Amino acid sequence: MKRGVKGKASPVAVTAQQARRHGRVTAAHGRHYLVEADDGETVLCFPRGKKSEIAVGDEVQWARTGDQGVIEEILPRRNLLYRSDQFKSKLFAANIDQLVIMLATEPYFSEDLLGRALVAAEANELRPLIVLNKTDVTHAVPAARERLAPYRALGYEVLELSVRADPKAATALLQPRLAHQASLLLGQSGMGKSSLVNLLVPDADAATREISTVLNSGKHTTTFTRCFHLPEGGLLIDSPGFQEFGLHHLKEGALERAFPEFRPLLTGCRFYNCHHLKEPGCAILEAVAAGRVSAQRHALYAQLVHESEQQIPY
Ligand SMILES: Nc1nc2c(ncn2[C@@H]2O[C@H](COP(=O)(O)OP(=O)(O)O)[C@@H](O)[C@H]2O)c(=O)[nH]1
Ligand SMILES: [Mg+2]
Ligand SMILES: [Zn+2]
Repeated sequence: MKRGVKGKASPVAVTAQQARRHGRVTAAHGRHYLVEADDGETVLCFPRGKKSEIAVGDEVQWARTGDQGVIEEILPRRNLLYRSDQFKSKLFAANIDQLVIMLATEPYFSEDLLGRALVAAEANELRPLIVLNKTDVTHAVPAARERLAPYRALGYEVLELSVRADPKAATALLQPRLAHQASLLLGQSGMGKSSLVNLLVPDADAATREISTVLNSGKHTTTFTRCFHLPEGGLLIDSPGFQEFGLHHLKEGALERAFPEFRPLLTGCRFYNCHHLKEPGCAILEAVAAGRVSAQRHALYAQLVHESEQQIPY
């Protein structure tokens, strides 16, 4: 691969090769990135070239140019979580171990988004952890529990806690599961993600203000993804809330395997290339009819297959 300083002569005439250092992307906002070098120093960086496909969690080679830096290369990723519709994709994070899906007793959480987050986790072979926050809102607990029971039955771990009313218990539940892992925190806004980050990362607020200042040059936006070090080791990545969770990039083969309850049935379909949508002799449709697979989960599968078939019109 040919690299180096191309085009206009740069006033900082170092060769990229000489100055290249290893680091990790800890925050992203537009084409602005914060890169934490191995020695702990954090530098505002820009990607070389026009394309920015860099995610928080990415390991990079970067080079200093004055007060700032240039990201020269993205090192190979273990995984990359992103959402996409038919036109564009938006990166969540790279190189993560665990997906923490934050829900709350109120406001009402979207099961569609929960289902999509679980599919994204499965497709990347990530352990999902479902957190139900705000158990202090006791009148809303039974309904939320009932909505989550089918997910527990599928084998997903659901932790119930209240960041605000019982922070000690919340910490005790989460700390051992987050320690020494890179966890991505996902959830709709209002679920308590920021509250959780502030609980687990003592200087999170100050760090966020600082990051915000550097990334936005003082503008008051906090809509960026950022990565915090947990005091006991490990990384916690907080992302802004979102309304849509498109998974257009997942094709049918990946989708059918992202539903754990489908997996043992997949060899039972009459046709080897069964789409599990309306084919005769489909083991999954039979299981839905018999109530062994949830109709709602199957509807999510059908919707995701439909979305992934949408082509960009040229
Ligand atoms: N009742 C209750 N409210 C909470 C709890 N945790 C967070 N909140 C509140 O829920 C609102 C949204 O929290 P925030 O952390 O900003 O959620 P985010 O949008 O997911 O980052 C805030 O008013 C919090 O104070 C909790 O355990 N119980
Ligand atoms: Mg927040
Ligand atoms: Zn089938």
